[in-house]
Amino acid sequence: MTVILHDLCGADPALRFSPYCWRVRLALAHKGVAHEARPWRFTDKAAIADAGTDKVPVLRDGGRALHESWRILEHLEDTRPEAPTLFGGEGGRALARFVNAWSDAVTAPAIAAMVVSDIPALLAPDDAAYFVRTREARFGRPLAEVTAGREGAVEAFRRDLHPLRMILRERPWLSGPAAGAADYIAFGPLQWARCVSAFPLLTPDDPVHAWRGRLLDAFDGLARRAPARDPT
Ligand SMILES: N[C@@H](CCC(=O)N[C@@H](CS)C(=O)NCC(=O)O)C(=O)O
Repeated sequence: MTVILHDLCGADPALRFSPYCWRVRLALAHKGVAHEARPWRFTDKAAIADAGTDKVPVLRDGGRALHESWRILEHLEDTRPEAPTLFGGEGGRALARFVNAWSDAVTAPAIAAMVVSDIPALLAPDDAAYFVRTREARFGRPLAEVTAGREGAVEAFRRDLHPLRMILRERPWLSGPAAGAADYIAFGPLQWARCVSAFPLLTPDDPVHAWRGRLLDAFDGLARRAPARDPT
């Protein structure tokens, strides 16, 4: 039975930009799971309703339909113990869970506030209208106003990445000697930003930039080959 990932796309089905779907795509590659990454749009709720969610990623695997990127990573680890480990044991799983919370609570919202206004132009018309309506309601103001101060906001964002930078000065991967779940989780929002926006979040001399580059190159350049507005 084919494994299927419902993967958020733009008007161009080749544009895949969800931070949470990128986490899963790299985890699938890490585990060597052959799959179809099926394009999905914001307004295509019917295609994933049976999974009990209105959000992607949704993974169909062996008759199950799973949602929530963290749960999908755990599922991949638990159902494929013979494949390279994503977590490196229970301690690694617990720490990766922390990285997930940090990335969702700190990094992703900061990035959203710098790139959200670049997204509607990349979406199919129905999706663009839905996205603007729901995100303006979330932010409480027009999206252009949300990102207006991004030249200043990016300085604070780079400072706030310092814990990540400190670790990456010591070792190549957050997960230890090899890339793993913590790396893919932290990478997801950065990949989202470079896919949808030409506004550069990282400077080339930053160890975080070099680490992101290693992840872009992983799995034969899976993430680097993807269409992106910021090719750096
Ligand atoms: N906590 C979820 C978040 C999933 C999520 O927010 N997905 C977005 C795409 S990046 C989505 O499908 N949004 C649908 C909508 O806004 O209607 C996860 O980690 O999987």
